[in-house]
Amino acid sequence: MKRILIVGAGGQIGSELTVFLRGIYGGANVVATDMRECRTLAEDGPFEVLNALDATAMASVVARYHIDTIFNLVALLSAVGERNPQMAWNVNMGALNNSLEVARQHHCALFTPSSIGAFGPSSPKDGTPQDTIMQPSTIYGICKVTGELLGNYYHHKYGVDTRSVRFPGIISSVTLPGGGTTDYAVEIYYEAIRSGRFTCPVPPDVYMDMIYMPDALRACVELMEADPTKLVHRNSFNLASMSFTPEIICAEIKKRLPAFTMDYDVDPVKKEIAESWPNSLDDTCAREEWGWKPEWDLSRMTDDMLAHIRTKLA
Ligand code: AKB
Repeated sequence: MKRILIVGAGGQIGSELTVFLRGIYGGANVVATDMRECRTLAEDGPFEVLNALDATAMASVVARYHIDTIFNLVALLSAVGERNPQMAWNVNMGALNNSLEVARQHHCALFTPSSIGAFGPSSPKDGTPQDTIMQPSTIYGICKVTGELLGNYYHHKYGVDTRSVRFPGIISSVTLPGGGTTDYAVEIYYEAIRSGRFTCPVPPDVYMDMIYMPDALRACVELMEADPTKLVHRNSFNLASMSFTPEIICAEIKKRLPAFTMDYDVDPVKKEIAESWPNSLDDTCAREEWGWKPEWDLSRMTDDMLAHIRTKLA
């Protein structure tokens, strides 16, 4: 049975991944950590307050709980990163660097997510290949590309079992994202139920890849359980599920809530970022090397999101 440490467990992915992993590996085998106390994460398994920038503290938790697998989920996202690039670099790279070093010293496997944000304006837009030009124009993307290279380096130089996926925007009804460019695709569902109208910060016709949280969680587990001899890529795998524009998601919601309306107040930073990212990724390598296959599409996800949020806000 794996002994797992989650760093940054209080965030959008971590709060759900902790529950998901505890369901598979048992509560006692999944240690959740975050900068702040997190009462819900402490309910069904061990929880420790941990600053991911403190490598000694991280190593001590790893040793104390006999950890063999680390999930490093610490990140300042794309839009917020542009407001404070130095902080984004320090936090994103500091947490990753410490995770890599602790994984090396304590012989742990390491999962750390990359993102569609690792691509930039010079990457091919449609069916963006696994191996292609990666010159992102955001500090978030620069951290992601650097992180991918470092993961690959630690694998080849030190034999660390590093694995990663390039996540699309993650959509979930449980925890709200914060500071990302794809956040609109979560907020729109909340506003559809709450007020019946939404003001979108991203232009109507910009495509971005998205994924529903259940598929994102399954991807983490399937990749970490994959046969290492089959994994050719140790930087990060393109992961695709669905790709849509604000107009398309709006139309999907209107099919269920005909009175729903959307207008635009485009945020120039988010516009520039969104337009610099791919329209859709080619995830052939993930499918071939570890059997990735998404289960959710926009229509099914919309039914599920609206049902969950309706219950939550009732
Ligand atoms: C963001 O929008 O910054 C993130 C991402 C796609 O990595 N959701």
